Amino acid sequence: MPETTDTPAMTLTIAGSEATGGAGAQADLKTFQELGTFGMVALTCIVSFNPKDQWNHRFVPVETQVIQDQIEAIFGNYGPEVLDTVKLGMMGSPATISTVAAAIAARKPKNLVLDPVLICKGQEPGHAQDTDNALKAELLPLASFVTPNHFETEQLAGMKVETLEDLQTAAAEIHRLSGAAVLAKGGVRIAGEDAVDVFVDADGLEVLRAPKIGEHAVSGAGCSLAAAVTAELAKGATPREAARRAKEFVTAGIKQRVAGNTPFDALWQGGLRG
Ligand code: PXL
Repeated sequence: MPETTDTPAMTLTIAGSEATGGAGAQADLKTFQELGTFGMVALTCIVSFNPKDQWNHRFVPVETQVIQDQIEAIFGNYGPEVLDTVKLGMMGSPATISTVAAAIAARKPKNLVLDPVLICKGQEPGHAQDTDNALKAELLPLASFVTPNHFETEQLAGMKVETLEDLQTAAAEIHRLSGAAVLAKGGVRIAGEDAVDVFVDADGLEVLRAPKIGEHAVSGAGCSLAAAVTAELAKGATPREAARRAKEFVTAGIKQRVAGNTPFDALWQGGLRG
């Protein structure tokens, strides 16, 4: 590889495809590019919304061998000393979680950002419970940074989250359980003027705020937030700086969201271009 001083930082997402480009690996890759990093994807599953069935998710897992092959190709090309920052998005099944956990444990990237994607419409709740347990047992212990949404925060902390105080308590609990930096996303789901997220690491807790833009969650906000954290960490930011910059990136993207026929809008990753 030619050595130049402007070689970009490398970023990998291990995530699912969401075909309409709002969420998933597409959102991650666009975010990686927008923030000046060299993005890569190992695909775990393919989600296709169904316009004939209330936009429910159709879900197809990628074979575990094929997931391993993609990760082998990527780390064969760039060793862990070059590619030291990895994001994990939607896994979708316990088998995928075990495959990815083994592949990551063998490579030990310096930064592992876990977006603990749990709910996907169209999946059986029983299946989601298995996925939740596998995430907690196998991936959470490997993570250096975790970005749960409101529901995932409740699941991981084992408590109800209704107020900002609850979100702070739950985020601190997830930090205690995992040792990872935590960015717990309240977004529009906590009452009040602001979309609030809570960051916690060993140096303490910080509430990140931005005025709410509408009252509806936007597709891709969670994926893009975690991907922006990943890109900033790859470029050398501290977890706290990465969280602050990621919040700015997502706020700008929500301001410039795009609307189609789905009942939710999609974040545009180009929001900070101005
Ligand atoms: O936003 C969570 C998410 C992550 N990954 C994939 C998705 C979704 C939601 O639609 O489809 C692939």
